[in-house]
Amino acid sequence: MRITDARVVVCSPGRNYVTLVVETEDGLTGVGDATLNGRELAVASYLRDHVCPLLVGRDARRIEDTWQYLYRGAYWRRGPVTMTAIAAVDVALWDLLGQVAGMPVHQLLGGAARDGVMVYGHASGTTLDDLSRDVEAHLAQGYKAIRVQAAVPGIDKTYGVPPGDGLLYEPASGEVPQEDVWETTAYLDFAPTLLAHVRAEFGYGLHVLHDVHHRLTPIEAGRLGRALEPYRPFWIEDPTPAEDQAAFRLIRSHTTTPLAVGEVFNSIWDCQQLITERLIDYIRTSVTHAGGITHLRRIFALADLYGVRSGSHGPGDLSPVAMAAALHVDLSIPNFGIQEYMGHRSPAEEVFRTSYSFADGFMHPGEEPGLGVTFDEEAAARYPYAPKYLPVNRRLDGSMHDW
Ligand code: CS2
Ligand code: MG
Repeated sequence: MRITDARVVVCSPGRNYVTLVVETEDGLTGVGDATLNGRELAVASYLRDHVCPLLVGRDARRIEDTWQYLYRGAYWRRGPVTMTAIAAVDVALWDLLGQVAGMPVHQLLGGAARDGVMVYGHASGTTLDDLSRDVEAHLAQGYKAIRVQAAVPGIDKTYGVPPGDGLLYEPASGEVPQEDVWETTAYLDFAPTLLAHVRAEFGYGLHVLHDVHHRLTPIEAGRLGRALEPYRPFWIEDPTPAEDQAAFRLIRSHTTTPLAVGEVFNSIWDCQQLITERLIDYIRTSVTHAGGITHLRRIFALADLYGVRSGSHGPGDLSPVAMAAALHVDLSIPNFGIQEYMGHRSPAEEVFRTSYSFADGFMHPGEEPGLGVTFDEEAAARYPYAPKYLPVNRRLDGSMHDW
């Protein structure tokens, strides 16, 4: 099962996606997602210039060997660009193996360990009343778990909140990053009001999540976690910039609110301390940014040893290929926790046709061989890439802050 071609397609059906297409001598096509929001072309070049030429002629079934060949063989290890490129190859090879075996990828991973994958959706509002309407809409669709974000009074643009009623939340825009302003005190005062509002309106029969998006210091995060305890959040996410793993000892010593971290991590080494010291409850690494199905499974297996559950990142800035791959992993691992599901905006569905489904708050990857995603390259060509960047944050005095 030799690889005969590997090519990279960058397209923008609603937002930018980088897709790796791998073909074999048997006429099969596997796909992998290589999207790194705001740095798309760096991964496209890594693949095109340095990886695709090495793939041609290799046996597509040797997934572990190919992973090790690309990881160890680069000499330069880890990092979002390298690990996203390796992930795309890895996912495409799992897709091919499933097609050859005539089985969905989750069967190759040990089979379904549950009937469906609980997902959480995003509700937000410029006011708490808007937020309530969005939570209601999610409940009406069957969601059992909902992330809640609302505009912080006194802050111009809040992470996770659309700019106005009826508008979509889309952080990436423009040829240069948009500049937002951040003020920690206003946020810390408001966050308990936000959670209290949701519990007062909707009770305790749904899972409520909240994303802090890397903005606090450890002691501020400890204070927030403690203040939110009465509202029993499912988790608070990314309370502090997560590369400082030891900081979580301090947060942990102040609160029992569950902590979720890891969407910006790209290897097991980034979360080794967080997991082995039991400093977090959910690990949010994704298939695309953490080295593919092969490496993500290794992270989740380590997490399982320490009672940490999975909670993979699933934003709209990862392509439907990533969503499908995540669902296959989620369905098969013992320590699945929850999966983020932002969905994809039109016309992504025209370019990526998927077999996964949503019903009553749970998703399933479907039973098609491989990942169950068809990538339409002709449709992709109708949506050319345009550069877009995530915003940056400045504090009131003009200094840079984490976004
Ligand atoms: C977010 C992401 O989904 C999340 O939890 O933190 O939307 C994140 O901001 C984007 O994926 C960045 O590209
Ligand atoms: Mg997040």
